[in-house]
Amino acid sequence: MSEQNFQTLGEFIIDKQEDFLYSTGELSRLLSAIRLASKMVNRQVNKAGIANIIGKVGSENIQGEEQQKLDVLANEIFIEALSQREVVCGIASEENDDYIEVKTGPNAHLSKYVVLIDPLDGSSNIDVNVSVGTIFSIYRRVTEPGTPVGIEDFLQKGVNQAAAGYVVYGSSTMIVYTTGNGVNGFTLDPSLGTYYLSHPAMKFPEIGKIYSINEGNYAKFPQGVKDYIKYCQEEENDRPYTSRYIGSLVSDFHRNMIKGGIYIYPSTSQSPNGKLRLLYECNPMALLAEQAGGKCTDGFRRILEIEPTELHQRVPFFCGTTEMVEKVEEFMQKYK
Ligand code: AHM
Ligand code: MG
Repeated sequence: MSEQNFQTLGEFIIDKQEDFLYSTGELSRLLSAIRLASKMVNRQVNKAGIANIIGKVGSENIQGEEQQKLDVLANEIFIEALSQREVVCGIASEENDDYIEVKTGPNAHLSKYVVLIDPLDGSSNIDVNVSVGTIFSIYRRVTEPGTPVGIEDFLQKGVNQAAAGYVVYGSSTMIVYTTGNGVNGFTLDPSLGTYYLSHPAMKFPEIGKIYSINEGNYAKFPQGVKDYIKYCQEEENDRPYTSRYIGSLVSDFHRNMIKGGIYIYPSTSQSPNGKLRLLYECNPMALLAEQAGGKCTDGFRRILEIEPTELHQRVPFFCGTTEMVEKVEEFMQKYK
């Protein structure tokens, strides 16, 4: 079959827009802006080695981590693309201390959407040529369109997300997203610069055999997590499971959704809330996971129902094949 027979992401977005009776096309335009920005970031990621843009820029972001040059670039590209097109009224980025009110043109403040974004997740992997990703989360604002956007527009529970997704800049580049009606994946044909629907209706397999966790931190994990790791390693029935950890959330999640598995970033004795951010990383992944038949909790509570209190809040994260997440929850309960 030639590429001409496959549906492009652009066509898919328009088709889906027609499913919503009163759609104004705003969400479609917003997704198109993300699609464009992702191609621009992809170009930068691909040429990182030759363009000598790998390296640390010398500044630190709000979490006190060193930013890589590509983080800064990706952040700028997404913010520019989203604000210049007036498709959102506000943007919060993992790389910025505070949210941005979009005021680029006369229509920006009329938009009903805000975006939260991790422009380049897993950026410590860039200088060793390992996959990185972009994660995005979209909400309808709760304040009146036309008024300045407020912190309450961003501090919403994950269940309120209008859409969420990620881009994985991997051996091929893919965009995977949901608008709350299943998960679909699109692969970029780099020669044409076009995304094609390659993974319709993505679902976690019911049985998973992969566990993904940074076991180097074992000594610092809660006892429930330690017990679960031992359970994964036991020789019984279909165990031991396989351990796979890229250290790039998007890639680890993507593999586990396709093959069946669990990703865990738990609390540790030093970081009681773990490492990952509720708003930029956990909520969008949780919506995708649930839409793909998986499960996502902090070990006890559904991630999507956690009431956020601050933009850069962190939360322990257990995400993947439902049956595996429920098993680790059983272990966690024992030490509650
Ligand atoms: P980042 O947002 O600073 O890139 O950190 C998030 C990344 C995730 O992609 C990944 O799963 C995790 O951090 C890995 O952390 P660790 O190296 O502690 O295992
Ligand atoms: Mg991140």
